Amino acid sequence: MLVVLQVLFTAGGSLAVYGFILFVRLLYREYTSTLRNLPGPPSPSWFFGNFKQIQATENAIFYDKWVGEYGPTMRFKFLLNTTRLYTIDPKALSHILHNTHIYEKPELTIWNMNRISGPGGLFTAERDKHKAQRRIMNPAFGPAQLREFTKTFFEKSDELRDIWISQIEAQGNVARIDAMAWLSRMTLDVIGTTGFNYDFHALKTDSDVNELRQAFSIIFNSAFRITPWMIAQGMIPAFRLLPSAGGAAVRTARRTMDRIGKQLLSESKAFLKATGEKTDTIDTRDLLSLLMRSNMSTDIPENQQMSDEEVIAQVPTFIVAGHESTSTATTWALYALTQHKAVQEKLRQELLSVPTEMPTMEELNSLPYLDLVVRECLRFHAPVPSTSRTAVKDDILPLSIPFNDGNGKECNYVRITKGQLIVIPILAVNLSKALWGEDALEFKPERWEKIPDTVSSIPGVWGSMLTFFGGPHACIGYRFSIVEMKALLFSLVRALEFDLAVPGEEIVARTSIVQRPYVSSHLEVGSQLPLLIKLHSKT
Ligand code: HEM
Ligand SMILES: *[C@@H]1O[C@H](CO)[C@@H](O)[C@H](O)[C@H]1NC(C)=O
Ligand SMILES: *[C@@H]1O[C@H](CO)[C@@H](O)[C@H](O)[C@H]1NC(C)=O
Ligand SMILES: CC(=O)N[C@H]1CO[C@H](CO)[C@@H](O)[C@@H]1O
Repeated sequence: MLVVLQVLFTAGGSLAVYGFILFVRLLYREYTSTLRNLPGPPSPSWFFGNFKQIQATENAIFYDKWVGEYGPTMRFKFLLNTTRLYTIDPKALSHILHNTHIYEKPELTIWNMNRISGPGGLFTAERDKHKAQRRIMNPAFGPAQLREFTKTFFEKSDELRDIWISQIEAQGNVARIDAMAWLSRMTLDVIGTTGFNYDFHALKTDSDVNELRQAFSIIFNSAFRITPWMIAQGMIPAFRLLPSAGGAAVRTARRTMDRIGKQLLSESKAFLKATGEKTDTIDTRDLLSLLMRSNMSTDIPENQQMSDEEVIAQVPTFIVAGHESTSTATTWALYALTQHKAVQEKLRQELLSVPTEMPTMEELNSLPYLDLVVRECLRFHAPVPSTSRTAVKDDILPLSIPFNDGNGKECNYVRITKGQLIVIPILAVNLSKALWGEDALEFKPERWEKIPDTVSSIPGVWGSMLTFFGGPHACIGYRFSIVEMKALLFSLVRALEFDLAVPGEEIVARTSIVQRPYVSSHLEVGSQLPLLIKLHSKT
């Protein structure tokens, strides 16, 4: 008994000492912070900083107000009076995105994602490991493979279209559907089939919810609810030993995913063995097999080859990164088409002019108006509205627009100290008036026919925007989701007409990693996009 008490006492004692040291370090950091001279909003509370204001506002709106007041580079306060740097300055962003050895994903992000995928997934890999994995995995996401996947995109898009048509027939001339839920099922089926030859049967309403899908919804509902406790666990490793909300459910879900991951890996190995002789043909069964084949290529040095554990970790990685992001992107695209009926009609005319029901990837990509609409949707409704980075070394961050240090001195750089957290406001950059012009906040596909020179300085991997990020950590699946979105819009908009089922101003966005639509009078229902759909009369 005494021993137990003693152990508890010393454990509690060391934890308290440890906590105290961290706290003093935190205070010291803040009082010596090199960001003190940056402009920024006042902090209403020592404990919460500006955190509550940020949580209470939808999206990036509050940031934009601040940018108006304090300029493109500023600081604000987070929990426990810690300072965060915020910048939409293109030169600074480019520096951060390309110097991946200085600016890494924050510990909280890595810890949370590893809880889901197990260590070794591409999303949490850094430095040499990341470089090696990208080298092996990039070919799996290349155009040749994507061309093959396009058939699956169309099969699933058509399946969804036919379900909606049958609902129209069942409900009379017009059906009310929740586009968000259906598109989420569709993109899950797509990533299952194309990712690892696994059928979630998510579009099959009559079958039971499959166990991997169930495991995933648990993860999504508990692991991605960012709470102050979780932030504390991310900042202070010792706290992770204590229980967290939903921790048990997440662990159970992880075990299910692990078991299925192992099974998918061995199926993939068997498939590669069976097709091993004909290595000259590109066999695009699925992403997992593709990257395993690429891993076996003789020009990959031995120390860079992927282990079983790493390959298994890509299964949840692809689901997390590729499923909700693409479904929300397409959901917002349908929303935009209901708000801009002329765009919807013009797009439909272009799609109807295509003589086939199932175009190739090249035919799909050569439709000019479809391309403009997809670009504008991804700019205007970037599914991932922001991300962040931590400096792992001291650095000088160059600025294209200087700030005033409060003593009348203009400064064209920010001194960054190790440990500094930086917010990368993807959506705000996409929507900046300084970069896009006065009509930045209007939805206008035609802007892409001639975009201003200023946006060429945005360091994004695709289309002069940060929607898919940029630099070595840019989204590996961006071509994949663009073709998937195009296939979906092709099938759906050709056959159906879309209207919003509620007044336009009732649709609001709420973010937990991805931003989803909600109906403001029914927030408790969760994310949804209620649409009225009817068959397009071809007269
Ligand atoms: C519209 C759809 C999508 C959007 C908006 C999107 C956006 C992003 C963004 C912003 C990042 C960078 C996050 C950061 O580093 O903080 C990212 C990374 C990533 N995305 Fe996507 N993504 C989409 C679709 C996909 C798909 C379909 C896949 C895979 C099948 C995918 C796989 C990944 C992976 C693995 C990473 C990590 C890359 C690395 O760190 O090297 N994404 N994505
Ligand atoms: C918060 O930190 C700043 C330095 O970044 C310091 O000047 C300020 O006094 C601190 N606020 C409180 C309430 O301690
Ligand atoms: C990657 O390739 C190496 C060499 O061929 C092999 O030993 C290793 O098992 C492969 N990894 C996977 C997950 O198949
Ligand atoms: C649709 C949307 O989210 N719009 C917001 C984007 O961000 C700007 C600030 O950059 C806001 O003012 C918009 O309301």
